[in-house]
Parts: sequence; C-alpha cells; structure tokens
Amino acid sequence: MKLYYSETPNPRKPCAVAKHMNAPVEFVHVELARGEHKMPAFLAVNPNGKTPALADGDVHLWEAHAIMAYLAHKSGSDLWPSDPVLQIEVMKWLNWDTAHFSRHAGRLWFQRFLKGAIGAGDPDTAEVEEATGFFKQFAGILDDHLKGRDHIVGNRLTIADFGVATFMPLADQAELPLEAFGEVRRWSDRLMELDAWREPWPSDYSTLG
Ligand SMILES: N[C@@H](CCC(=O)N[C@@H](CS)C(=O)NCC(=O)O)C(=O)O
Repeated sequence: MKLYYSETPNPRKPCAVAKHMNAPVEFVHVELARGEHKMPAFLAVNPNGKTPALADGDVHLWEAHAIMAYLAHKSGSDLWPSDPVLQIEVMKWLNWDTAHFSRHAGRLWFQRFLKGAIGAGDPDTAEVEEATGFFKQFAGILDDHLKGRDHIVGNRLTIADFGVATFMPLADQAELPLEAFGEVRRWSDRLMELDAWREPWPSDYSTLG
C-alpha cells in the first residue's frame, strides 16, 4: 500500500493517521516544487494531479478524507467508527469542514502565508476580510459543539478530528482569529499532544522521481 504525500496541509491528515496506527504503508514523497504531481507516474494514481493519493493493488484513492477512512478501515481502527450512525456523523463533520471551516482557514493561509512564500504577491484585503468573517462564523459552530467534549464525534478520537484540524497547526501562519474560540484552541492543543499529529511526516520514504 503506497501513500503519496507532500509536506502540505492535505497530505498531513493521512500521514498522521498512518503514523498514529503504525499502518503498513510505504510512503512516497512527491516534490510539488519539481512538478512531480503532474508527471505520468503520479497522474496514473491521481489524475487530478494533487497530493495525497493512495494505491493499494487495484484501489486508487484521492481525497485526504477518503484516504484516512480507508487506512483506518483496513487496520480495523475505530478512528473510522464501526457504528454506521457514528460513521455518518464523521462524514457530516468532514463534509462541513471541506465546505466551511478549513475552506476559509485555507483561504487565510493562502493569502497570508503561501502567496508570499511562492512569490504570488501581497494578500488581497477583500479576500482576507471575507474569509475572516466566514471563518469566525464556522469557528463559532465548532466552539459550541466542543463544549464538554475532547473530540468531535462520539467523544473519542476519529478521523473527523484530523480532518477538521487541517489548518490548526498553521494557525499562526494564517493568523486565524481564534481569540474568541477557547474550546477550539483547547481541542487543537490536545490534538497537538499526539506525536503523529505534531510530527506526521515519515522519516522512511521513497521518492517518485
Ligand atoms: N481535496 C483534495 C485537495 C488536495 C490538494 O489540493 N492538495 C494540494 C497539497 S495540500 C496539492 O497537491 N496541490 C498541488 C496542485 O494543486 O497543483 C484533498 O483533500 O486531498
């Protein structure tokens, strides 16, 4: 089973899950700066040309959330709960995250960090203002939900926690407005205590090129 990754926000999630479960995964590093994600060897696994991707025999997967679920399912881990209602709860939060929470956190990270890092210019003030408004709206929903809980679903660690936390390790770079959301900060700090989330990148990997 090969997990293709780059050291960027979306691959962080399946890398952390694989490391946390000590899953039998061969990590393959994809160098975005060299355009390896657009090369035929990688496009054969993920025609979208984006990391992460996973190849397990005939199974080719893309989308970080699907890959996390597959890894947990293959290992028989409750990170992907066996109870169908809890599975649906996990899907609810992961879909919500893609559409709302990490979407707007990602916009802020792009404007305030990535653009500068890749020489794509200064932050767009209107974009930052709009993304900040949406981020606060959805952080409020998460903050309310986390009152009295340590985890997002079923009060135990699931892939929903890794999914929704995508941009939390990058909160300083993105200058995420988290001051008013103490529950979100508490939950994220606790997640950061997990070795696999704090240090998700493998030390043993092969390269694509
Ligand atoms: N929805 C995809 C997004 C994947 C994605 O955008 N990956 C980024 C790295 S975080 C990438 O490969 N970017 C290179 C590109 O778009 O050219 C997922 O969740 O896996």
